[in-house]
Amino acid sequence: MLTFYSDDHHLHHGRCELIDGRLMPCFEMPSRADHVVQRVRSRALGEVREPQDHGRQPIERVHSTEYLDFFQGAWARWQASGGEGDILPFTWPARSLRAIKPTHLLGELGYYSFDGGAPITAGTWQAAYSAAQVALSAQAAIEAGAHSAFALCRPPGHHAASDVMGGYCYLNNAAIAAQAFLDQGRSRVAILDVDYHHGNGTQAIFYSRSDVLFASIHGHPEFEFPFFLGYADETGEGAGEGFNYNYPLAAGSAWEVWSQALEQACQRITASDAQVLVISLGVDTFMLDPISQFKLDSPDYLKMGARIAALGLPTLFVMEGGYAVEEIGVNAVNVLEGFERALKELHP
Ligand code: Q9C
Ligand code: ZN
Repeated sequence: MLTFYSDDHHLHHGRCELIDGRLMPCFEMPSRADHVVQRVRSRALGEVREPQDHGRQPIERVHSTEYLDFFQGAWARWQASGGEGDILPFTWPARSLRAIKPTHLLGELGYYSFDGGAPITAGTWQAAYSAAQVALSAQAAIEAGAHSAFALCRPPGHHAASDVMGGYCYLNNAAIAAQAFLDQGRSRVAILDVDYHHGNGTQAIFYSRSDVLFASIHGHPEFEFPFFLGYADETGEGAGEGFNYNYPLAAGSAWEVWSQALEQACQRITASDAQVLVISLGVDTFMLDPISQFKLDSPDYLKMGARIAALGLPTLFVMEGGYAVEEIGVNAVNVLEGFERALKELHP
Protein backbone atom coordinates (compact mmCIF):
# COMPACT_ATOMS: atom_id res chain seq x y z
CA MET A 1 0.00 0.00 0.00
CA LEU A 2 1.24 3.48 -0.88
CA THR A 3 1.64 5.92 2.00
CA PHE A 4 1.55 9.70 1.55
CA TYR A 5 3.33 11.76 4.18
CA SER A 6 4.80 15.24 4.62
CA ASP A 7 7.35 16.31 7.22
CA ASP A 8 5.50 19.65 7.33
CA HIS A 9 3.43 18.30 10.24
CA HIS A 10 6.42 19.23 12.47
CA LEU A 11 5.51 22.87 11.86
CA HIS A 12 2.48 22.37 14.11
CA HIS A 13 3.32 21.84 17.75
CA GLY A 14 0.85 23.32 20.20
CA ARG A 15 2.14 23.96 23.69
CA CYS A 16 -0.68 23.03 25.99
CA GLU A 17 -4.29 22.08 26.45
CA LEU A 18 -6.68 22.34 29.36
CA ILE A 19 -7.68 18.92 30.66
CA ASP A 20 -9.05 17.86 34.06
CA GLY A 21 -8.56 21.38 35.36
CA ARG A 22 -4.87 21.42 34.49
CA LEU A 23 -2.73 22.73 31.67
CA MET A 24 -0.97 19.76 30.10
CA PRO A 25 1.38 19.47 27.14
CA CYS A 26 -0.73 18.87 24.01
CA PHE A 27 -1.53 15.18 23.51
CA GLU A 28 -1.69 15.83 19.77
CA MET A 29 2.10 16.05 19.20
CA PRO A 30 4.53 15.61 16.28
CA SER A 31 5.99 12.33 17.57
CA ARG A 32 2.62 10.69 16.80
CA ALA A 33 3.08 10.88 13.04
CA ASP A 34 6.81 10.16 13.37
CA HIS A 35 6.02 6.82 15.04
CA VAL A 36 3.51 5.92 12.36
CA VAL A 37 5.82 6.65 9.44
CA GLN A 38 8.62 4.73 11.18
CA ARG A 39 6.35 1.72 11.52
CA VAL A 40 5.25 1.99 7.87
CA ARG A 41 8.93 1.88 6.90
CA SER A 42 10.02 -0.87 9.28
CA ARG A 43 7.15 -3.12 8.15
CA ALA A 44 7.89 -2.35 4.48
CA LEU A 45 4.21 -1.58 3.91
CA GLY A 46 5.11 0.07 0.62
CA GLU A 47 6.54 3.26 -0.82
CA VAL A 48 6.25 6.49 1.21
CA ARG A 49 5.61 9.47 -1.07
CA GLU A 50 5.58 13.22 -0.67
CA PRO A 51 2.27 14.87 -1.53
CA GLN A 52 1.66 16.85 -4.71
CA ASP A 53 0.29 20.38 -4.27
CA HIS A 54 -3.33 20.44 -5.46
CA GLY A 55 -3.79 24.03 -4.28
CA ARG A 56 -6.54 25.59 -2.15
CA GLN A 57 -9.39 24.91 -4.58
CA PRO A 58 -10.22 21.34 -3.46
CA ILE A 59 -10.07 22.50 0.18
CA GLU A 60 -12.54 25.28 -0.66
CA ARG A 61 -15.01 22.61 -1.79
CA VAL A 62 -15.41 21.74 1.90
CA HIS A 63 -14.34 24.81 3.89
CA SER A 64 -15.65 28.36 3.45
CA THR A 65 -13.33 30.95 1.90
CA GLU A 66 -13.77 33.29 4.87
CA TYR A 67 -12.78 30.52 7.30
CA LEU A 68 -9.70 29.60 5.26
CA ASP A 69 -8.68 33.26 4.91
CA PHE A 70 -9.03 33.71 8.66
CA PHE A 71 -7.02 30.58 9.47
CA GLN A 72 -4.29 31.31 6.91
CA GLY A 73 -3.87 34.90 8.14
CA ALA A 74 -4.34 34.43 11.89
CA TRP A 75 -0.68 34.04 12.91
CA ALA A 76 0.47 37.18 11.05
CA ARG A 77 -2.29 39.21 12.71
CA TRP A 78 -1.36 37.77 16.13
CA GLN A 79 2.29 38.68 15.64
CA ALA A 80 1.44 42.15 14.35
CA SER A 81 -0.56 42.75 17.55
CA GLY A 82 2.36 41.61 19.74
CA GLY A 83 1.02 38.15 20.57
CA GLU A 84 3.66 35.63 21.60
CA GLY A 85 2.28 32.27 22.71
CA ASP A 86 -0.11 29.98 20.83
CA ILE A 87 -3.40 31.53 19.76
CA LEU A 88 -6.17 29.90 21.78
CA PRO A 89 -9.84 30.90 21.86
CA PHE A 90 -11.60 31.34 25.19
CA THR A 91 -14.97 32.91 24.31
CA TRP A 92 -17.58 31.28 22.09
CA PRO A 93 -20.98 32.53 20.89
CA ALA A 94 -23.03 30.10 23.00
CA ARG A 95 -26.74 30.67 23.73
CA SER A 96 -27.49 34.18 25.11
CA LEU A 97 -24.72 35.73 22.99
CA ARG A 98 -24.87 36.81 19.35
CA ALA A 99 -23.36 34.64 16.60
CA ILE A 100 -21.58 37.65 15.11
CA LYS A 101 -18.00 37.90 13.90
CA PRO A 102 -16.06 40.39 16.06
CA THR A 103 -13.14 42.33 14.60
CA HIS A 104 -10.69 41.29 17.34
CA LEU A 105 -8.61 38.23 16.44
CA LEU A 106 -9.61 36.35 19.60
CA GLY A 107 -13.28 37.15 19.03
CA GLU A 108 -13.08 35.99 15.46
CA LEU A 109 -11.29 32.82 16.61
CA GLY A 110 -14.15 32.14 19.04
CA TYR A 111 -16.56 32.53 16.12
CA TYR A 112 -14.59 30.00 14.04
CA SER A 113 -14.06 27.37 16.75
CA PHE A 114 -16.09 25.19 19.09
CA ASP A 115 -13.52 24.45 21.81
CA GLY A 116 -10.12 25.49 23.12
CA GLY A 117 -8.40 22.37 21.85
CA ALA A 118 -7.05 23.65 18.54
CA PRO A 119 -4.17 26.08 19.15
CA ILE A 120 -2.88 28.09 16.20
CA THR A 121 0.93 28.33 16.13
CA ALA A 122 3.32 29.85 13.59
CA GLY A 123 3.26 26.74 11.41
CA THR A 124 -0.26 25.44 11.96
CA TRP A 125 -1.67 26.64 8.64
CA GLN A 126 1.21 25.14 6.64
CA ALA A 127 1.00 21.84 8.53
CA ALA A 128 -2.78 21.59 8.09
CA TYR A 129 -2.55 22.65 4.44
CA SER A 130 0.07 19.96 3.78
CA ALA A 131 -2.05 17.35 5.60
CA ALA A 132 -4.93 18.18 3.27
CA GLN A 133 -2.54 17.78 0.31
CA VAL A 134 -1.47 14.40 1.73
CA ALA A 135 -5.13 13.32 1.72
CA LEU A 136 -5.68 14.69 -1.79
CA SER A 137 -2.55 12.98 -3.11
CA ALA A 138 -3.62 9.62 -1.66
CA GLN A 139 -7.08 10.19 -3.15
CA ALA A 140 -5.47 10.88 -6.53
CA ALA A 141 -3.50 7.62 -6.30
CA ILE A 142 -6.75 5.70 -5.88
CA GLU A 143 -8.36 7.65 -8.72
CA ALA A 144 -5.32 6.61 -10.80
CA GLY A 145 -6.03 2.94 -10.12
CA ALA A 146 -4.61 1.95 -6.71
CA HIS A 147 -7.03 -0.18 -4.68
CA SER A 148 -5.95 1.48 -1.43
CA ALA A 149 -3.72 4.23 -0.04
CA PHE A 150 -2.76 5.61 3.34
CA ALA A 151 -2.86 9.37 3.96
CA LEU A 152 -0.68 9.87 7.03
CA CYS A 153 -2.24 13.20 7.95
CA ARG A 154 -1.30 15.35 10.92
CA PRO A 155 -2.94 17.45 12.29
CA PRO A 156 -6.09 15.31 12.18
CA GLY A 157 -9.33 16.58 10.65
CA HIS A 158 -12.59 14.89 11.58
CA HIS A 159 -13.72 17.41 14.23
CA ALA A 160 -13.38 20.34 11.79
CA ALA A 161 -16.58 21.44 10.06
CA SER A 162 -16.97 23.79 7.10
CA ASP A 163 -16.08 26.92 9.08
CA VAL A 164 -15.26 25.61 12.55
CA MET A 165 -12.05 24.24 14.08
CA GLY A 166 -11.73 22.26 17.32
CA GLY A 167 -10.68 18.96 18.88
CA TYR A 168 -7.10 19.25 17.48
CA CYS A 169 -8.57 19.65 13.94
CA TYR A 170 -8.47 22.53 11.43
CA LEU A 171 -9.05 21.14 7.92
CA ASN A 172 -11.17 18.03 7.46
CA ASN A 173 -8.78 15.85 5.47
CA ALA A 174 -11.23 12.94 5.08
CA ALA A 175 -14.06 15.21 3.93
CA ILE A 176 -11.78 17.01 1.47
CA ALA A 177 -10.74 13.67 -0.05
CA ALA A 178 -14.35 12.41 -0.16
CA GLN A 179 -15.44 15.59 -1.95
CA ALA A 180 -12.56 15.19 -4.43
CA PHE A 181 -13.80 11.67 -5.28
CA LEU A 182 -17.24 13.14 -6.03
CA ASP A 183 -15.80 16.01 -8.05
CA GLN A 184 -13.85 13.52 -10.14
CA GLY A 185 -16.91 11.56 -11.09
CA ARG A 186 -17.82 9.09 -8.34
CA SER A 187 -21.50 9.33 -7.44
CA ARG A 188 -21.39 8.01 -3.86
CA VAL A 189 -18.67 7.84 -1.22
CA ALA A 190 -18.87 6.17 2.19
CA ILE A 191 -16.89 7.50 5.16
CA LEU A 192 -16.37 5.12 8.07
CA ASP A 193 -15.01 6.90 11.13
CA VAL A 194 -13.36 4.49 13.59
CA ASP A 195 -11.67 7.16 15.72
CA TYR A 196 -12.64 6.96 19.42
CA HIS A 197 -14.34 10.37 19.17
CA HIS A 198 -17.39 11.16 17.09
CA GLY A 199 -16.49 12.77 13.76
CA ASN A 200 -18.75 15.75 14.32
CA GLY A 201 -17.14 17.88 11.62
CA THR A 202 -17.50 15.24 8.93
CA GLN A 203 -21.08 14.54 9.96
CA ALA A 204 -21.97 18.24 9.83
CA ILE A 205 -20.38 18.73 6.40
CA PHE A 206 -22.41 15.97 4.76
CA TYR A 207 -25.50 15.82 6.99
CA SER A 208 -28.03 16.98 4.40
CA ARG A 209 -26.51 15.12 1.46
CA SER A 210 -27.10 11.67 -0.01
CA ASP A 211 -23.84 11.47 -1.99
CA VAL A 212 -21.78 10.77 1.15
CA LEU A 213 -22.76 8.09 3.65
CA PHE A 214 -21.23 8.79 7.06
CA ALA A 215 -20.93 6.10 9.77
CA SER A 216 -19.10 6.63 13.07
CA ILE A 217 -18.28 4.33 16.00
CA HIS A 218 -17.28 6.26 19.11
CA GLY A 219 -17.45 6.91 22.83
CA HIS A 220 -21.01 7.92 23.69
CA PRO A 221 -21.35 11.73 23.65
CA GLU A 222 -23.33 11.46 26.88
CA PHE A 223 -19.94 11.04 28.58
CA GLU A 224 -17.36 11.86 25.93
CA PHE A 225 -16.09 14.72 23.77
CA PRO A 226 -17.54 16.29 21.62
CA PHE A 227 -20.66 15.90 23.86
CA PHE A 228 -22.99 17.87 21.58
CA LEU A 229 -23.16 15.57 18.55
CA GLY A 230 -22.83 11.88 17.79
CA TYR A 231 -26.07 10.38 19.15
CA ALA A 232 -27.74 7.41 17.48
CA ASP A 233 -30.85 9.39 16.51
CA GLU A 234 -28.84 11.62 14.15
CA THR A 235 -29.70 9.92 10.86
CA GLY A 236 -29.35 12.80 8.39
CA GLU A 237 -31.76 15.52 7.26
CA GLY A 238 -33.56 16.36 4.02
CA ALA A 239 -31.93 14.59 1.10
CA GLY A 240 -29.38 13.23 3.58
CA GLU A 241 -31.97 11.34 5.66
CA GLY A 242 -30.76 7.74 5.97
CA PHE A 243 -27.15 8.60 5.09
CA ASN A 244 -25.80 9.16 8.60
CA TYR A 245 -25.30 6.43 11.20
CA ASN A 246 -23.83 6.82 14.67
CA TYR A 247 -22.80 3.94 16.92
CA PRO A 248 -22.14 5.47 20.35
CA LEU A 249 -20.68 2.90 22.76
CA ALA A 250 -20.19 2.73 26.52
CA ALA A 251 -16.89 3.43 28.27
CA GLY A 252 -14.86 0.26 28.61
CA SER A 253 -16.03 -1.20 25.29
CA ALA A 254 -13.62 -3.84 23.97
CA TRP A 255 -13.41 -5.64 20.60
CA GLU A 256 -16.41 -7.91 21.24
CA VAL A 257 -18.78 -4.93 21.51
CA TRP A 258 -16.88 -2.64 19.16
CA SER A 259 -16.82 -5.23 16.37
CA GLN A 260 -20.63 -5.60 16.51
CA ALA A 261 -20.96 -1.89 15.77
CA LEU A 262 -18.39 -2.29 12.99
CA GLU A 263 -20.50 -5.08 11.51
CA GLN A 264 -23.61 -2.90 11.52
CA ALA A 265 -21.75 0.03 9.98
CA CYS A 266 -20.30 -2.25 7.29
CA GLN A 267 -23.75 -3.53 6.40
CA ARG A 268 -24.98 0.06 5.97
CA ILE A 269 -22.01 0.76 3.71
CA THR A 270 -22.70 -2.30 1.60
CA ALA A 271 -26.37 -1.34 1.29
CA SER A 272 -25.46 2.23 0.29
CA ASP A 273 -24.01 1.44 -3.15
CA ALA A 274 -20.91 3.48 -2.33
CA GLN A 275 -18.20 3.17 -4.96
CA VAL A 276 -15.31 4.17 -2.77
CA LEU A 277 -14.55 4.16 0.95
CA VAL A 278 -12.74 6.67 3.15
CA ILE A 279 -11.68 5.48 6.61
CA SER A 280 -11.17 8.10 9.30
CA LEU A 281 -8.48 6.05 11.00
CA GLY A 282 -8.10 7.01 14.63
CA VAL A 283 -6.48 4.47 16.93
CA ASP A 284 -7.40 6.23 20.18
CA THR A 285 -9.71 3.23 20.77
CA PHE A 286 -6.56 1.52 22.14
CA MET A 287 -6.71 0.29 25.74
CA LEU A 288 -3.71 2.38 26.80
CA ASP A 289 -4.80 5.62 25.14
CA PRO A 290 -4.29 8.38 27.73
CA ILE A 291 -7.47 10.36 26.93
CA SER A 292 -9.87 7.62 25.85
CA GLN A 293 -11.93 4.83 27.41
CA PHE A 294 -12.21 1.93 24.98
CA LYS A 295 -10.27 -1.31 25.38
CA LEU A 296 -9.09 -2.42 21.94
CA ASP A 297 -5.79 -4.29 21.90
CA SER A 298 -3.14 -4.22 19.18
CA PRO A 299 -4.17 -7.50 17.44
CA ASP A 300 -7.76 -6.19 17.20
CA TYR A 301 -6.58 -3.66 14.61
CA LEU A 302 -5.63 -6.51 12.27
CA LYS A 303 -9.21 -7.79 12.48
CA MET A 304 -10.54 -4.28 11.90
CA GLY A 305 -8.52 -4.02 8.69
CA ALA A 306 -9.72 -7.43 7.53
CA ARG A 307 -13.40 -6.54 7.98
CA ILE A 308 -12.88 -3.29 6.09
CA ALA A 309 -11.18 -5.19 3.25
CA ALA A 310 -14.18 -7.51 2.97
CA LEU A 311 -16.27 -4.51 1.87
CA GLY A 312 -14.41 -4.87 -1.42
CA LEU A 313 -14.20 -1.14 -2.10
CA PRO A 314 -11.28 1.06 -3.14
CA THR A 315 -10.22 2.37 0.26
CA LEU A 316 -8.48 5.54 1.38
CA PHE A 317 -7.21 5.47 4.98
CA VAL A 318 -6.87 8.92 6.55
CA MET A 319 -5.02 9.25 9.86
CA GLU A 320 -7.00 10.87 12.68
CA GLY A 321 -6.40 10.46 16.44
CA GLY A 322 -4.41 8.13 18.69
CA TYR A 323 -2.41 9.40 21.66
CA ALA A 324 -0.63 6.34 23.06
CA VAL A 325 2.43 7.49 21.18
CA GLU A 326 4.57 4.37 21.72
CA GLU A 327 1.92 2.09 20.21
CA ILE A 328 0.29 4.36 17.64
CA GLY A 329 2.51 3.07 14.80
CA VAL A 330 1.86 -0.60 15.52
CA ASN A 331 -1.88 -0.07 15.88
CA ALA A 332 -2.39 2.11 12.80
CA VAL A 333 -0.23 -0.07 10.57
CA ASN A 334 -1.95 -3.21 11.93
CA VAL A 335 -5.19 -1.95 10.36
CA LEU A 336 -3.40 -1.55 7.02
CA GLU A 337 -1.67 -4.93 7.28
CA GLY A 338 -4.91 -6.66 8.29
CA PHE A 339 -6.54 -5.04 5.26
CA GLU A 340 -3.82 -6.20 2.87
CA ARG A 341 -3.62 -9.74 4.26
CA ALA A 342 -7.37 -10.17 3.97
CA LEU A 343 -7.29 -8.91 0.38
CA LYS A 344 -4.70 -11.54 -0.51
CA GLU A 345 -6.87 -14.25 1.04
CA LEU A 346 -9.97 -12.99 -0.78
CA HIS A 347 -8.14 -12.68 -4.13
CA PRO A 348 -5.14 -15.02 -4.00
N1 Q9C B 1 -8.61 19.40 26.15
C1 Q9C B 1 -9.04 13.57 17.89
O1 Q9C B 1 -8.88 12.44 18.33
N2 Q9C B 1 -9.92 16.93 24.15
N3 Q9C B 1 -9.38 14.60 18.68
C2 Q9C B 1 -10.59 16.76 25.36
C3 Q9C B 1 -9.81 18.82 26.55
C4 Q9C B 1 -10.64 16.63 22.96
C5 Q9C B 1 -9.60 14.41 20.09
C6 Q9C B 1 -9.78 17.29 26.50
C7 Q9C B 1 -10.15 15.42 22.25
C8 Q9C B 1 -10.07 15.63 20.77
C9 Q9C B 1 -8.81 13.86 16.46
ZN1 ZN C 1 -10.13 10.87 18.54
